[in-house]
Amino acid sequence: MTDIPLSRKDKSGKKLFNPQQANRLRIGCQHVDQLLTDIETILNTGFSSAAFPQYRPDVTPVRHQCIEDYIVQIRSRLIQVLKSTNIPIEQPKVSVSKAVSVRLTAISISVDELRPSYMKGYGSLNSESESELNGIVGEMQAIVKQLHQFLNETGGQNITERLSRLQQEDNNLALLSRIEDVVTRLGLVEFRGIIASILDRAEDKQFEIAVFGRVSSGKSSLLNAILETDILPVGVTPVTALPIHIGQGDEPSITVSFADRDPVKTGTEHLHEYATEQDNPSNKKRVSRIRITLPSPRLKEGIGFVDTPGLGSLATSGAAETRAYLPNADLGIVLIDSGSTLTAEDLGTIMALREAAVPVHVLISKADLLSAQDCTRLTDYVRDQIAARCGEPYPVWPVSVQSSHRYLLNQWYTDHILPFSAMAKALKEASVQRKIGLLRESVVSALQSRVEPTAPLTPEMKKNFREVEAAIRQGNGWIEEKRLETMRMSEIALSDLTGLWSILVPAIADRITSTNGHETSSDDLIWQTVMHYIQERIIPVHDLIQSLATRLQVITKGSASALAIEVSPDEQQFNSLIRDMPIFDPGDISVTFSLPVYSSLLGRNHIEKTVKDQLVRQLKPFLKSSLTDYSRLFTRWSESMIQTLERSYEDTAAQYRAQITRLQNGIDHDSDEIRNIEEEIAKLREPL
Ligand SMILES: Nc1nc2c(ncn2[C@@H]2O[C@H](COP(=O)(O)OP(=O)(O)O)[C@@H](O)[C@H]2O)c(=O)[nH]1
Ligand SMILES: [Mg+2]
Repeated sequence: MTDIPLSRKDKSGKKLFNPQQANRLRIGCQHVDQLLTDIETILNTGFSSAAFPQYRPDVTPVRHQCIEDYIVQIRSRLIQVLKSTNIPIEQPKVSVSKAVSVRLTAISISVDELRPSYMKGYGSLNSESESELNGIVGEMQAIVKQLHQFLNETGGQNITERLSRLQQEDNNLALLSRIEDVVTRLGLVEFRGIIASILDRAEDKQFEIAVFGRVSSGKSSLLNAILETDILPVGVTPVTALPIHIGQGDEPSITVSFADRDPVKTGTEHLHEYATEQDNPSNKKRVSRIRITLPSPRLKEGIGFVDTPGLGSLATSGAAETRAYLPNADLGIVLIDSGSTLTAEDLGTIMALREAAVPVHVLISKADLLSAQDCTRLTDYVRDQIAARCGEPYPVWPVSVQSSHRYLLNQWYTDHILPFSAMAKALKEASVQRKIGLLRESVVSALQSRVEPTAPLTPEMKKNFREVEAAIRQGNGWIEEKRLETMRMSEIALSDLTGLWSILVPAIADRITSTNGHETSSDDLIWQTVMHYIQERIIPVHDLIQSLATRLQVITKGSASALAIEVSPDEQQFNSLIRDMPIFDPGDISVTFSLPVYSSLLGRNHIEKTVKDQLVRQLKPFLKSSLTDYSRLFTRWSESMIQTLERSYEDTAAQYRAQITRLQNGIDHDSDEIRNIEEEIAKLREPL
């Protein structure tokens, strides 16, 4: 192409355009370019998958091509203009993914505005139409969210990267990698959710051992000895609320998370600043989590540890956090100081671990302080006591961190921890493998339905598909509804105590009058009533979540059979995801009532009023604070349960929706494509 005869200087050497003019020229060209892009979009309307096409296609392919050629020419002139006048073309500052992400957010807002609460402005809705709207919103939001996540994974690299990292560690994931490859190349995006879930499980390979025991029983010393380090501060009072997690890392470091600001990663020498009562009294620094990484051979074996602050005083939030953590442990160690006896607290910890289905080892610390004979005697005694009081035998071993007795610790570790953790890891791996196997079947059957010739759809089949789609959407609607409902319920359940006073006051008044005013303490009665009151309010939330799980199960099962999907969902797919609720324990309640001797003369009303005043004054501040802690835990629990159910449901629903689309669209491949897909199926089926 010939250059347009514009040069940047005129004959006298002056610039042809002043800066404003140059700018105007650039903006003009930019606008033309933008309009050309619009033309391209309009031209492509025939190929676009838009749900609401704006234009009716009337341009033949040949004319289409000619128009495109002209566009190319116009564009090259534009570039020429800018070049020859030396007007710089600015590099775009906004990345494509950022721009897409902004539009996704806009989509998400628009979808949200379809919720019943907004729609009610256009007229009232019955519950069925509310449900339908919630379903529409939930379904759309779920997909938009997935795309958003996908974008944030830097172009989908994340899954592939995670896979290859894991694969370096063990080669059992070769099949998953093969599946991921097929899914990406053939655009089976509906399987990405499941692959990510399997990866989550595969990455969670660590066998986690939590150490419990009273302050000074030797927990930190024990962990230091096992890990051959001195990082954990010894002989200090730990901050009650904080379990410290220890895992494998390339260099020693600690990551401290806070309730109110971004996490801090720093050297292990700063640990005491966050983890000890002395430097962080009552957790004033609002630390929410501490994670230590160390390059230790023990940790490399895939075993992680948690130094817990103990279940000590049950009313503190620290105990609540520890209790909430309990079910995550793979093994609990309860450490008992050889210099003291078995306490109710130790037994309580053992029972709590048992409730959470966590295996327990009881260790007696500081065995070096006892003679061999005393050591055996104490070990037997503790073993018998625990068996008698918990109704079940637990293994008990003496240990010590002193070099003279280190063999005890080493022996216990090699004989009982290593084989046990190896077995647990094997079980976890087997479950991951099972999931991968199921995924392969699902992907193969999705691919098969792409190539297998299908009979033309009968009106009945079409109706059937519409029903399945509606049912799946209803599942999304329920999730949305239950999410709101559980949030509302948990809030109300734990914030309003008026009901509690109205149960407690007459009961206490009864007791006082029946003992003629002699009975001044009703702590046990209060404790039981409070527990009952809270249970009554949180159990419905649990039931609601459970019923949601059951309903989702019914939908997925029904849809699988309606779509003739052979890989049927696990019977317990959803219900098995529901974890136990965190336990509420108000701790020691102590309220004293003082009524004047003559109060019986003043009648029942007066007694009740006095009791209520004294009860509320003494109990309310205390209950409020332990309930605030608990309600935070409980809300987190219910939110995470709904989220877990939602994720698992979406993983399955996405496949079913895709299957419907495939069946509806029929097959539209040329023979090359079909051969290609058949090859992929064969590859997936090949033994590794
Ligand atoms: N003799 C002896 N002392 C120990 C042993 N383990 C811990 N100690 C001491 O017990 C005290 C409390 O230990 P620490 O690990 O801080 O207990 P934690 O509060 O449970 O973490 C420290 O003074 C330790 O030196 C042991 O095996 N033998
Ligand atoms: Mg300690």
